[in-house]
Amino acid sequence: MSTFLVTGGAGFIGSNFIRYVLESTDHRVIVLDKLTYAGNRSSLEGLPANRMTFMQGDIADLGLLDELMPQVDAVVNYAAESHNDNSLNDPRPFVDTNILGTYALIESARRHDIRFHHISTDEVYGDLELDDPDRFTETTPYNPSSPYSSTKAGSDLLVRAWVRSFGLRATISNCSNNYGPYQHVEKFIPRQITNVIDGGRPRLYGEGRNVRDWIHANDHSSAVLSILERGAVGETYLIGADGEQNNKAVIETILEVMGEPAGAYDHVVDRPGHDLRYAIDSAKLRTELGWLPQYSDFRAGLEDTVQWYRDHEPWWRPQKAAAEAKYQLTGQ
Ligand code: NAD
Ligand code: TDX
Repeated sequence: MSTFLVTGGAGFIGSNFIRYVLESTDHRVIVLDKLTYAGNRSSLEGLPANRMTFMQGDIADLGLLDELMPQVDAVVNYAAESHNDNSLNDPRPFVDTNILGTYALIESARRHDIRFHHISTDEVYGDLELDDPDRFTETTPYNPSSPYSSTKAGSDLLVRAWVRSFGLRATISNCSNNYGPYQHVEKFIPRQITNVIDGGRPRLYGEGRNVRDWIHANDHSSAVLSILERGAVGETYLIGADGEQNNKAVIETILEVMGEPAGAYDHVVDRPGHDLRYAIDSAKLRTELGWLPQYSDFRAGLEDTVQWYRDHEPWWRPQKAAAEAKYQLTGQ
């Protein structure tokens, strides 16, 4: 039995990971989360209080980290500013949390010699052409496009340097686009689902040819747990479930699942610098650690996700108006 410090545990993927760990293992969790606009304490409701402790705080607070480290066996760092569109409007919090926050975490982890796992994104590799036969692998050169992805790339490089220079016992995973319950309504899939629930229409950036490689959040969680249990220190693992779809097709599936006509969506202003395609080759994770995704049917996963948002309106309603007000400023 281990105790994990899970940073960003009140966010989308962190809260799914905590639920997954508490249900499938006997590990304990300490959550450290700043509760920014993206954090939601209620995403952790109903979890066993004797195995989970919640602490509100900033990952950049080294004094607080030095108090927490002796209480844990490993750190799993999900905390980040995570939304590309926000990073285009105001990059500063991305530098503060993604770069300086990761710096504080790895400094504290090395002082206390604590195992560290860093959660990152496939966006650090830039984008691919639609017809490129190659997908991202662990050796693809970094080439990030946005303030969000460049700060994530910076955080990955800091972790790699702390492994090499200081012997930090760290691993990194770079995952593709997640979907599932508890995702903030600013993000693509929940935004469209909740627009339709509200009697509005989905909003497609540009022509919608951009491809994302979708993975269910539970598959991301099982992969991270595999890396914590069996991953080799110093290694990077790419996480993906062969789920490539273009944005237009995703909106059309959402409309179909929700009983709306196929063309009932609007084209809106494209995202500046919009990455065209992400695609992950997760062969290393599958062959070396024996990981396999469980959610191979994207449409079935979307149906469950639509139903979750229908059933959990009190969870997302308080954020909806503010998220849409931000989009109004850019015509999106
Ligand atoms: P999210 O925005 O839903 O959650 C982020 C959480 O971090 C929130 O609870 C927020 O309150 C917390 N946080 C932010 N700044 C903090 C700080 N300074 N100190 C402590 N807590 C802070 O994000 P998400 O989509 O769950 O992403 C989690 C991680 O996974 C991020 O590192 C992201 O880069 C990575 N990732 C996300 C995806 C995806 O599809 N969403 C894919 C690959 C990787
Ligand atoms: O309303 C929308 N319409 C639209 O067409 C929104 C919000 C998005 N989009 C497009 C932009 C992207 O091509 O949909 C795609 C997905 O958009 P996001 O949900 O903003 O995700 P993305 O920018 O791909 O980044 C996500 O995956 C990688 C996460 O937000 C990151 O945290 C993660 O690293």
